Amino acid sequence: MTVAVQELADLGPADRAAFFERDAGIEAVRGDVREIVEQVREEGDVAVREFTSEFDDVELGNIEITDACERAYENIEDDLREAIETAAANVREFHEAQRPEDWREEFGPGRELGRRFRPIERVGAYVPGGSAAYPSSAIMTVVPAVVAGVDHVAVVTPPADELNPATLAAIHVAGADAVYSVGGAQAIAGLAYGTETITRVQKIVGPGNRWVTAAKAEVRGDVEIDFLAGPSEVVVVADETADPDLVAAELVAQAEHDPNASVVAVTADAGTADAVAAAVDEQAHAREREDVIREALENDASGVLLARSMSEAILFTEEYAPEHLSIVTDDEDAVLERIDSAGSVFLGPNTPVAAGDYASGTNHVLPTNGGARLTGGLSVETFLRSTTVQRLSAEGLSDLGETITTLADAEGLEAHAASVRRRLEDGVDDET
Ligand code: HSO
Ligand code: ZN
Repeated sequence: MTVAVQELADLGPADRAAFFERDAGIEAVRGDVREIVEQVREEGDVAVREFTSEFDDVELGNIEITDACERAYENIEDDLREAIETAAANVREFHEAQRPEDWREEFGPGRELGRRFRPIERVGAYVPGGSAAYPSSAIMTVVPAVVAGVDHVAVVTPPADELNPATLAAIHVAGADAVYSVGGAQAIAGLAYGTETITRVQKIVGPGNRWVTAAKAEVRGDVEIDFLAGPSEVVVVADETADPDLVAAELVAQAEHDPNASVVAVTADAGTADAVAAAVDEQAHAREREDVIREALENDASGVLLARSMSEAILFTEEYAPEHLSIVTDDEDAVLERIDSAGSVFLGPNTPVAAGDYASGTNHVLPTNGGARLTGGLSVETFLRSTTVQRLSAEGLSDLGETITTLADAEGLEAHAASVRRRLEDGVDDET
């Protein structure tokens, strides 16, 4: 297979729509997932063990494996331990910078208003395992929760005969309070409803396969979730100043995640488009995960696209609302200025998406499937709730009196109006 350049202007409505209407592909498993969730909800640990035996082919000993994480941390190679610690430190530092301060201000004479932020008490993070074991995802989900001050951070990660030591060590470094060896829909159900062993949480975050994602959709409502994250996506906006090999490397890198990943390069320069397409093909051939990469490149939402102008490329990107956006142009900030919808943005030739995937400090749990039109990725705020606070002085209340009573009367809520008039008539002590 060779990668062909497609002209944006030539795309028919169906081809265009395929780029913009990606989905997490969870519908096919929704029915099965519902049954798993129900059974775990009713039977607890027994059902967790049964599904683990059925789907993971593992007979679970202890469901809780918190101590194994510390042992793994002590036993891994020094360079791996250092890499995990460096990545976690950078993620911690960036997320600490996000922590909002409580504040209170006077908005008018005697009218003091503010916000305060408190962590959610108990959260759960899904950390993928198996063939796609991601220690980095342990850092990305647990660290922001710890920084937010969450009291109980639980991690679920799929069991295996030999658990991935790097993942366990990363969970330990990130600072999880409890770790359970459970994966799939049964893990999400365990977190959502609790079992004899698993403490019930109030919010579940993290990436997973379609079973996990479908289970998050299923329990949403009984428990908060972050969002439904699907396969990885990247759009690279490039001009003639971009090195085609580097653009191609970005596409190939995210393509290796999943046969359903979506990877796009869009440019208004025909020479760049041709060179990127050729480089993608060549690089894919050299990669270990070539088969996965090829499949991803053939997706309807993947391709090398030639626009008639930079404006057209930018409009396309905005409509795509990619999980990752890489901008490699003469003036990257000018392009960024015109884009509102992207999960995480990478500016310039020295900023590979892999930097954010692992170590620069930003979060890699990001909205896919156009979710960036509505929300951002995981952050400290994901784990906080806000409360508003106010205090009025007698003057502050008096200034508002007419407005409140008029609206209360209009709503026929006379007791509301009375609660204000009573104070105004009594003439509240004006010390405050
Ligand atoms: N690019 C992925 C995150 C990841 N990459 C983990 C490598 N490991 C999020 O879409
Ligand atoms: Zn990645």
